[in-house]
Amino acid sequence: SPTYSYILTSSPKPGVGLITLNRPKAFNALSSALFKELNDALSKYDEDRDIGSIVITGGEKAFAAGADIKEMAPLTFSSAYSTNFIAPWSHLAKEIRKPVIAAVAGYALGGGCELALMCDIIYCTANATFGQPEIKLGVIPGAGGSQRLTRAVGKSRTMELILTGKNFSGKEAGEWGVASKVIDGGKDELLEAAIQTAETIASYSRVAVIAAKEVVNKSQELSLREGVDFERRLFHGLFGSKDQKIGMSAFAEKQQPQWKNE
Ligand code: CO8
Repeated sequence: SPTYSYILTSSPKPGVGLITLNRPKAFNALSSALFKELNDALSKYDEDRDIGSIVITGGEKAFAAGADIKEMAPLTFSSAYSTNFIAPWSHLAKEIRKPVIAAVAGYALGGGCELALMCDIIYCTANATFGQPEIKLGVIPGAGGSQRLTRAVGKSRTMELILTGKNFSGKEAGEWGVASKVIDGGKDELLEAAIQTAETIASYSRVAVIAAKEVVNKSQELSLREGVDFERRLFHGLFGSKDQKIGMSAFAEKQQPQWKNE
C-alpha cells in the first residue's frame, strides 16, 4: 500500500484483510510511527463492510522484536507520562471489533509478544520465539504482557518468564495454549493456515461474529455469573438480527445462508 512506510496491506481472500509488519531492518521493532500506521489500517478494515476478519503477520525472521528500544531509550518519566507513551497500542484490544488473527513466525519479543497476545487467535510456526525480555532492559512489560500472559498460561509460568526474560518456542506456545495452532512449516504455510481460518470467519454473519468476539472477551473481565448473563443478553439480542432468521431458515431448507450482515 503506497500510503504506508512500515506496513503492507492487502486482501488475499474475499473478506480477509491482511496487515504485514514490514520494517525488516529493525526486526519489525514497533516504533510509534509503525503503530500509528497499524492502528490506521486496523480501523479501516474494521469499518470496511467487505472485510470480515483481519490477519496480522510479520516476516520470516521476526513478527516483531518488541517496542523500538532506540526510541524508548531517551524517554523520561514526565515525557512518557505526559504523552501517554504506549497508550495507542491499546487501540487493537479496545476498539477493533472484528476478529484479528496473529500469524507469528520468528521473533515475537516484548511488545511483539504483547501485540500477538492482543489478537484474538494466535497461529505460529513451531520454531517461532516468544518472550518478555524487558527485565533485561531494566523495565517490565508495558503493553499488557503481565496480564494477558497470566490469563493465557497461569501465574507461576508467567512469573518465571517475566522475571527471567527467557524465551519460549512456538511449540511451547501451542502446548501451553498461547497459540491455538502450531505449523510445522515456514511463514508461507503459516500464513496460508491463518488466512484460511480468517476466510472461514469472514464467511459468517458479521453481526454474529462480532457478538461472539465480544462475549469471549468478556470472559477475561467479568465473573462467571456476570459473564454468563452478559452472554445471554447478547444471545437474546441476536434474535433481532436478520441473519438469525436467514441462518435458521437456511438450515431448515438445507441451503447455504446468504447473510445480509444485518
Ligand atoms: N528495537 C529497536 N531496534 C531493534 C529491536 C528493537 N526492539 N530489535 C532489533 N532491533 C534492530 C537492531 O538494533 C539491529 O539494528 P542495527 O542493524 O541498526 O544494529 C537490527 O534490528 C537487527 O538486530 P540484531 O543485530 O540484534 O539481530 P540478531 O539476529 O543478532 O538478534 C534479536 C535478533 C534477538 C531479536 C535481537 O535484536 C534482540 O534481542 N532485540 C531486542 C528484543 C527485546 O528486548 N525486545 C523487547 C523490547 S522492550 C519492549 O518491547 C517493551 C514493550 C513495552 C510496551 C510498551 C513499550 C513502548
